[in-house]
Amino acid sequence: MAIFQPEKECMDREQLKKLQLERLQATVKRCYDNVAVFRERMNEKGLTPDDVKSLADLAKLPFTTKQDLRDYYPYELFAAPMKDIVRIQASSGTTGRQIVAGYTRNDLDMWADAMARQLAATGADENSVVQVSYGYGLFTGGLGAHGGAERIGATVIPTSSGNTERQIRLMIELGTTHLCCTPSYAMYLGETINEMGLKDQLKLKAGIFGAEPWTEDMRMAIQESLGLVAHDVYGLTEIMGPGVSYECDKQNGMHVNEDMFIPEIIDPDTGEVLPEGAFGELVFTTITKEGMPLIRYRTRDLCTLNYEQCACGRTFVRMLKPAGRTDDMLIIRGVNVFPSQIEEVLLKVSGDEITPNYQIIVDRVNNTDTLDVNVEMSEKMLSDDVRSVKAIEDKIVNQLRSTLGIGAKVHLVNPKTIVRSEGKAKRVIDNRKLH
Ligand code: DLL
Repeated sequence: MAIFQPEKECMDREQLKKLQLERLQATVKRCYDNVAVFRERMNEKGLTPDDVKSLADLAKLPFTTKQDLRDYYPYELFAAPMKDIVRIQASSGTTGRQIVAGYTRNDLDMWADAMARQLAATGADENSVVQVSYGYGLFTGGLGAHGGAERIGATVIPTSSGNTERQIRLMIELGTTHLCCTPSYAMYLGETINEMGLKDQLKLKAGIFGAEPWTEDMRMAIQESLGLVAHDVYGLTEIMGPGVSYECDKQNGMHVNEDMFIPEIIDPDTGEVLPEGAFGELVFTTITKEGMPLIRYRTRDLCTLNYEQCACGRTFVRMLKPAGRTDDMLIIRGVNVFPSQIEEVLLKVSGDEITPNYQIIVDRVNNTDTLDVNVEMSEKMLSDDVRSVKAIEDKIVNQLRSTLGIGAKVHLVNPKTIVRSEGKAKRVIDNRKLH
């Protein structure tokens, strides 16, 4: 697969570190000079930009959190004058008040490069037809993928999300080769295409799916139903949008665009930087952004960084699939439960009887928390009266009890009864907030 910017993506790591330090120093200075709250925090620690003499000095700098983006909403964290801000994007605000990000022309250019690297890593080039079925608008998915596709000179079809039958018609008539959307929507598109009996008319080669956690099982299901190679892509509004990191054809972790972002893994409780290879909270420092550069931004995503050289030739570190977010944690009857733990149990138990479509419902009845897990059975299971639904439900209940330490009710539901998503899937419904 072609590498879009080999001079950057395959850079000698010593050279890369030099570049990172220069860019870090410039970013810290930019923030210190232009963002009052950052300057105050540096002053409180007795630091000035001149104290950043090596990459190790990054660990001395103050963190930035999502709460800061809320407290200093909308523009106080911007480090460029408004006349230079050419775009605003915003996060969906599922975990609280909406936050915004501002981009200069140069920021949009860097973003297009980042997403172009992703597209090229999936084999896309100027002969490709890229359908962007991420939502366009304040959400970064649509415009982010769009910028990258234009940058590589592909033909872009900006369908945005929704209107599934029209998406499929256009995909066939216009000969889409590369599809960009959430993995949930890719599953839904795949299901619908197969129901319509149109799979053999597709020209799809690869897909770029991200914005939410998805499993290897979902990857297999999507690759099978759409007949393409499915790549993972990661990003967040605060840092840029899609393309902060991107998966190459080895499908084994996402390369962080390290000439633009410095990643760290910290202990989410103490804030201490963890050694290479440790599992913890991912933190990013942007080193090229002008509009809203962020120093040590705590993403709340939990994962591991892999510094081993990748067989694709890129030298950028790989982040492994985020295993969940610190703020996804549910407290059920006093026990901490991550939705990803429930998903892992489902994956372990699943043979060909259940599908990756599930929903977790938490409620409170008579002052006691309840946990229900609905999982769709496969068509095969539905038509197979030998295997007992009850036996599989019991198996999952037992596994959940031994993994989580609490009881749950598991319901195998009929295929296609769990609501499908055109954007990010809503896997957890916590009704306790309603009471
Ligand atoms: O989801 C940006 C994006 C758009 C990424 C399209 C990839 C593709 P936000 O809406 O701000 O931005 O949500 C960011 O989504 O902190 C993660 O928790 C989660 N997330 C994003 N990509 C992945 C992924 C966009 N590949 C939040 N795997 C992040 C797991 C992901 N989680």
